[in-house]
Amino acid sequence: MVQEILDIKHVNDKIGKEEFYGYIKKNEPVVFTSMAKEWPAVKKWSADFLIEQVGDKLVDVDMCKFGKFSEIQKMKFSEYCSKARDDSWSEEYSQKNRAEKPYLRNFPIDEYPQLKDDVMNESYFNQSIHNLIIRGIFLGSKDSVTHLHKDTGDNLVAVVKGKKFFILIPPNQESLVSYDKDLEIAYGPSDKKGIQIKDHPSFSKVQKLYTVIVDEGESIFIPIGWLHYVHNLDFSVSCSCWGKEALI
Ligand SMILES: O=C(O)CCC(=O)C(=O)O
Repeated sequence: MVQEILDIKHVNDKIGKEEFYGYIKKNEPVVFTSMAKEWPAVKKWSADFLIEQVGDKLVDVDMCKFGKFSEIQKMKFSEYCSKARDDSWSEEYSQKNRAEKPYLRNFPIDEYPQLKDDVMNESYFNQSIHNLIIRGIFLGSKDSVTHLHKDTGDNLVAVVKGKKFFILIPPNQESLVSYDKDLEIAYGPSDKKGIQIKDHPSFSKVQKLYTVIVDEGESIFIPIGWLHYVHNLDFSVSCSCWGKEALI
């Protein structure tokens, strides 16, 4: 079997809500290269700025241990953030266990009014269709990973700092995926010695998949039901915005 690894369409023009819904209807992933470039978050959200805003709040950090169930550790936000932005922290963990790459997922931005309006992916959703919008901030150390999964809503992920690598798999390929195998072996594009997608036990049977690096100021639309795997190439900060149709 020949595996097709495809690029994701890039749209460079600024788009509005209506055009965004055109892409949702097509049910195909897209990268919007200029969507977030002017957002205050891209300009302001350095690690130091976030530490100033959030301080010592205790947060749940996923230690991303491969081959085992993930371990959640309580940590001060300030401590996590100052270690995560420093790649040597990843190195320190790497020596103990190659695959321990701490990750703070789903940090609740809505609890911080001074940060809420700095990201704007929410505004692309039409509230009369996607009447439940949920947001979460993801702060990842270099080489941290979110395992293969699918969302229950349409997702617009904006990268505010750093670079993120995505593998996307269309819903019609789902039966060919081996879930959980990516918990045992990391696929890391920055690791030249790392395993290739075609040899990775999670992805090797998939006939058609998409890969892309999403850079600072860019956003990726992940349609509902598409599987995705995410690898942070640097210390990165992103905001996921899930638009769901709430059942009334
Ligand atoms: O950025 C990430 O690590 C995960 C994002 C994601 O998978 C999601 O928003 O569903």
